[in-house]
Amino acid sequence: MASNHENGRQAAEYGDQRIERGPGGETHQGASDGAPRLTTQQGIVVSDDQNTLRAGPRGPAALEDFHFREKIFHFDHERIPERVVHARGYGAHGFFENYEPLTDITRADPFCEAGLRTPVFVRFSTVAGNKGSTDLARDVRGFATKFYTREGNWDLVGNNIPVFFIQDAIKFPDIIHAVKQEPDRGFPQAQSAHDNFWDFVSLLPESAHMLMWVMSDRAIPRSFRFMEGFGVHTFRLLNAEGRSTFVKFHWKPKLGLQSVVWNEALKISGADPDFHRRDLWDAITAGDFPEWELGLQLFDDDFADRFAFDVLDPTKIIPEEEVPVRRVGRLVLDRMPENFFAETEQVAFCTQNIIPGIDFTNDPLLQGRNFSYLDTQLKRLGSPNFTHLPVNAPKCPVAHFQQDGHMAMTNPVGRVNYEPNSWDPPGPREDPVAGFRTYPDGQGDQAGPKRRLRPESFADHYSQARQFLISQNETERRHIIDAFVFELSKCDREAIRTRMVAGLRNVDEDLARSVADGLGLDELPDALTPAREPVRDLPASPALSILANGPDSFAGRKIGVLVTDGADAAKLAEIRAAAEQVNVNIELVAPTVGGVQDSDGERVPAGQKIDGGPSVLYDAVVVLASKQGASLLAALPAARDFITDAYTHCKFIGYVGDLAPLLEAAGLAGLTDDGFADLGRSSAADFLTRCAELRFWPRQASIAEKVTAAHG
Ligand code: HDE
Repeated sequence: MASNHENGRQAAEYGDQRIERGPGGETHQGASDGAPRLTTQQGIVVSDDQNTLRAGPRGPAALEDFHFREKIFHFDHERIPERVVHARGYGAHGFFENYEPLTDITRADPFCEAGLRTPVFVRFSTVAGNKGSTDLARDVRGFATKFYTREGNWDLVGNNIPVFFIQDAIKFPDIIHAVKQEPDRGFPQAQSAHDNFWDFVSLLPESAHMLMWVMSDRAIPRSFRFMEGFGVHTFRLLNAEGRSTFVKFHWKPKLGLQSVVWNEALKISGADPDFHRRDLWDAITAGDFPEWELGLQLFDDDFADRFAFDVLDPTKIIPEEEVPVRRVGRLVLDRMPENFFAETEQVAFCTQNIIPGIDFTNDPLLQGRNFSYLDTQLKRLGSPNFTHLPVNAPKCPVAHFQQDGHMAMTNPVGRVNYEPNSWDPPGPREDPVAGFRTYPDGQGDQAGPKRRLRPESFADHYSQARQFLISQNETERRHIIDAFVFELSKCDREAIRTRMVAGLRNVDEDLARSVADGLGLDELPDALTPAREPVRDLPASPALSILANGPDSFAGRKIGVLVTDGADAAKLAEIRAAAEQVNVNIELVAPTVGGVQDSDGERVPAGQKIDGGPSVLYDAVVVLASKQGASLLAALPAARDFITDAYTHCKFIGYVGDLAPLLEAAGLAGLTDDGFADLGRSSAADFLTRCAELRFWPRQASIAEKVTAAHG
C-alpha cells in the first residue's frame, strides 16, 4: 500500500476492484482505465466526490462548496408531480406498419401507403395506484400510443377495456377520488376494494357495464403483451374529399389474450410488484418483440342511427359481430427507453393531438379529455415547452411563432416572430389545403341552446352489462362473481354492499343471487329502479370472452422448473430444447440460487432461489427432482407452496420421478388430474403443446365442488 496523494489516500485491492482509501477508510474510484472524469453541471472536473469541503476534518462545512451545493440542490428537485391517474406506467419504442393504403377512408398519414412504418412510443399503465404501486392491482390498464407521423404527432390514448365508468367528463374527479386512497387515512393503495369506490359506483348506474369488465379477468392481465387495447370513444376518419366515416380503434395482441387468477394476482403483488414491467423488459431485451394488430370498426351515419345505443356514449361498445374489426396494420415494440424518467415518465400524451384525416366526435368524455391532458402536462412537466423534450418532439418539420417560457430549447430564429408580416424570409404561413381542417359537424341534435343536459339516448345502463356477462363462459362468470364478492367483502358499510347487489339485479338475477350468497346477505334486496328498462335479450358476443379467444400456442410464456441435486440431466436438456423450439422461456428454481448438481454431476445455475421464485410467476411448472430431492422438497415450505399454488391456480404441472412425497406434504395426495403430466413417460414437446391451453380449468370446478361439500 502506497500513499499517493496529498489527502493521504492509499491504493488498495478490494475484492475484484482496485480502489483508493482515504484516511477515514472511504472508497475513492479515480478517473482512469477508460472511466471519464466526473464534472459538475457546469463542466468543472470534480476532485473528491466523497467528502464535503470542511474547515478541518471534524469542522463545519464551507458554504462555498459549490459541488456539494449543486449535487444536493439537484437531488432535492428530482421528483416531478406524478400523474394524478395512470401514475404507474411502463413504456417502449417501436413502429406501426400499415398493411395497405386506406386513402378511400382517411387521408391520415400512417394509413396512406402499404408497408409505411411510423415510429411510435407506447406507455402502459394502471389507473388508481401511485407510482410505486404493484403491477397486479385489479384495475384498468392504460394503452397510450404516440404516433410520430410525417404530419405531426397523433396520440391514441386508450385503455385495455373498451368502455368507461362515466358518461360525462365532469364526473372524472369524483370517480378518481372515490377509487384512490381514502383522504383521511391515506389507504388503501391501488385497490378498488373499499367503501368509497363502491359507495360511489353503486350510486352511479352508468358504471354497471364497466364494472363487469373490471370484475372480470380483463383487469388482471398476465402482462401488457397479452392484452387488447381500445380507443374507447367513437372517432371520425376523413378522406381527402372530407368524407367522414366513424371509427372505433382496437389493438389485438398477437400472442392472444391471457390473464392471471385473482389469488395469483395477490401473491404476485408480493413476490414481484414489477411483474408486468419485468415481462416487457425481458421480452424486448431478448429480441422477442411484442406485437399487436390495429383493428378498425368502421361505420357510417346510417349505422349510428340504427344502432341500439348512442355511439357517442362511452359506456357502450359496438359488438364485433355487428361491425367487424378490420385489421389494418401492426404495432411492434422493439426498443426499451434508454432512461425511464426521460422517456416513460416525461412522455406527455394528449388526446387532442390528432392529425389531418382523423377527428373527434362529440362524445362528452372525449371533449372533456381534450381539455384535461394539456393542462395536466403543464402541471407535471412544468413548462409549456414540454414538446421540446425528445420523447414528445414531433419527427416532422415544426415551425411556429411560439417562443420563450421555461426551458425553451428551440426558439424561432431570425427577427420575425409574428404573422402576418412583410419580412423576407417571412417565416411559416398557414396552408388551407395541407392544414388540419375540422369536420363541420353539428347536424341534428348535435347543436342547440346551451344546457346541462344528459341525452336520453344515454339512459340505458344495464343492457350491455348483461350482454358482457352472458358472453363469458362458466369459468369466467365464476371469476366475476368471486371478484364482486371479494371487493364488496372489503366494504365496512353493509348498506353499500346491499345497494350494489340491488343494482346487479338489473344486470342478471343469478349474478345478484350468487354475490348476495357470497356476502352472506340474508335476503336479496329489491332491485334499484333503472332509468330505462334493460333489454334482456341482446345476443351474446363471443368476442368478449378471453377464454373463447385464447392463444393457439404457448409462445412467449414462461415455465418454472423446480430442480434439486441429482435432477435428470437428459430430461432437463429435452425440456430446454423443446421450449426453445416453440419460443417458451425456462427458469430454473432451486433450493439455492447457486443451483444444483444434475445427474451428470454438472453444476446448473438457478434463476431463482425457491423462496423468490414462487409458482405464481410462471405460466406452467415442472418438478424435476431426484429421489432424495423429492423428500427435501417435501420438507421445504416454499416448495409446498410452489406446488399447492400451481395446483390451485389450475396450471399444467409436469414432473419427472416421484412427486408423491411433495404432493402428500402439500395436502394434495390423490388429487392428481389430467393437468398433471409425467414427463418420464410423455415428451416435453407434448407437454408444451398441452400448455397452450394455459390452464386446466376443470380443476377449478372440482375444487369448487369440494368447497361446497365441506360447507355441507
Ligand atoms: Fe385519462 N387522463 N382521463 N382516460 N388517461 C390522464 O393525463 C382524463 C380516460 C388514459 O401513459 C391524465 O398525462 C379525464 C379514458 C391513459 O401517460 C389526465 C377523463 C381513457 C392515460 C387524464 C379521462 C383514458 C391517461 C393524467 C374523463 C381511455 C395515461 C396524466 C373525461 C380511453 C397516459 C396524464 C400516459 C391519463 C384525464 C378518462 C386513458 C388527468 C378528464 C376514458 C391511458 O389528463
